[in-house]
Amino acid sequence: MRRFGIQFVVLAVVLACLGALGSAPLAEADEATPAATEARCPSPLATPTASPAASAMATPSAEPVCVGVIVDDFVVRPQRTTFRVGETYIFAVGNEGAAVHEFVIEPAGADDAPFQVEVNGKEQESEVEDIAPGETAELEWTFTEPGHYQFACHVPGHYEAGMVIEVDVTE
Ligand SMILES: [Cu+2]
Repeated sequence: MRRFGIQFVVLAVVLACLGALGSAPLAEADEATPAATEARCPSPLATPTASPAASAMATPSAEPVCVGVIVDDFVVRPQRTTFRVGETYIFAVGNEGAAVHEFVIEPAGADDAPFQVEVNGKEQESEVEDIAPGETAELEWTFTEPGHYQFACHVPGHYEAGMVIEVDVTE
């Protein structure tokens, strides 16, 4: 069930990517190779000393905002920890560690309780699992309520080892 959720998130990202491309000639080529999920945001692993995020100054807009997140053994390091309701973010989660990690957006203090929403009639969860060392996975998410949230990894033992960071979402 959770595996299905992840595949669906990946599919949703691919579909969103195709949608963003619009009439671009690459669209057909992407359809022919569904396994190759094209990255929409730069990997945080490629820019370990990234300049201060331009997105930090961004105001709400129609364009998704890229947010790099590094997951490591055993810490979660997002580029920013404050977000806005109604703004769409694409979290580019890069695994800098030696272990497989995951990335879960959930209420502060929760224990593996990702949000579930319906997008175009299909269920989507606020998590991406099985991010292998050296890999970057993307999760698109839009917060709908202000409040305290957290980014966490719930691979057994990782949350307890420190893989959680609180973030704030404001109007
Ligand atoms: Cu982990």
